[in-house]
Amino acid sequence: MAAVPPLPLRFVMSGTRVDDLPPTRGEVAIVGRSNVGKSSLINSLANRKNLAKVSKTPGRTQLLNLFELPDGTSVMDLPGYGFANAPAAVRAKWPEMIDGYLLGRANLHAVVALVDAEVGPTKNDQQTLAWLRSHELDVKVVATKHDKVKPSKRDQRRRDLAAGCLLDPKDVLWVSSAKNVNIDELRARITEWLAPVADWHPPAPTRKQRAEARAAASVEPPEPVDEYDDEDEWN
Ligand SMILES: Nc1nc2c(ncn2[C@@H]2O[C@H](COP(=O)(O)OP(=O)(O)OP(=O)(O)O)[C@@H](O)[C@H]2O)c(=O)[nH]1
Ligand SMILES: [Mg+2]
Repeated sequence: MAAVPPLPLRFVMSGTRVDDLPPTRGEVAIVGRSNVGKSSLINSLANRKNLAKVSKTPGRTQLLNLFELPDGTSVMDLPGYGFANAPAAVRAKWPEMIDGYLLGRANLHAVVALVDAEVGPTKNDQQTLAWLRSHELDVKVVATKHDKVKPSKRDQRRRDLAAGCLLDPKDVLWVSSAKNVNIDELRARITEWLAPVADWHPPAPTRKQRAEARAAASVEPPEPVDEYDDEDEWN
């Protein structure tokens, strides 16, 4: 596709709780296993080297990192799940932080779930996809590190990876931050997922609130009380 200009992302802040984050007009979050390439992808989208912190050591990103675009929409870089080299005390807080964010963030338009093109999806990836889908999140699967898969193996990998994610191969975008593959396409798609922003309304109930409402609604209703036991009255 034609070149798409870099997304002019600006780092806003790092937080540990969704409530610490300022509201934005619409957000796309990047999730995935530690080391899958989330922060690298944010740098590629922005065409910046060190906007998000990248490292060979899994567990580099340890907080909710918010990046904003000039129109008030935003992209979230999350810590990775799975193996992480972060201190146990930090790691222990991650599920709460990430789940709390994903369920509690207002205006979360889409979740970009990254899967390693060479090895994915792992069991952990599959569990995450199932969890995200069960919470009605709009999940977009993107395969990273396309450059690491030998050209002769790509077709088969494409099919296997998509099947493992319960998707058709055409529904998985393959990218490489290292070799700038499909980064233009992802920029265009993210811009699309962040729209529309013009008719912004106050935050709707969060997924967590909706899940609680569903749980409350699924409680067995009490047996109806038959107040009219004398049928004759109705004849
Ligand atoms: N070959 C190749 N390596 C990549 C690519 N994208 C990222 N990497 C490498 O993968 C490693 C992890 O990248 P990060 O972007 O820090 O991964 P992350 O998902 O943010 O990791 P955490 O912050 O630990 O969750 C780094 O060594 C990157 O250089 C890619 O497209 N191709
Ligand atoms: Mg990272």
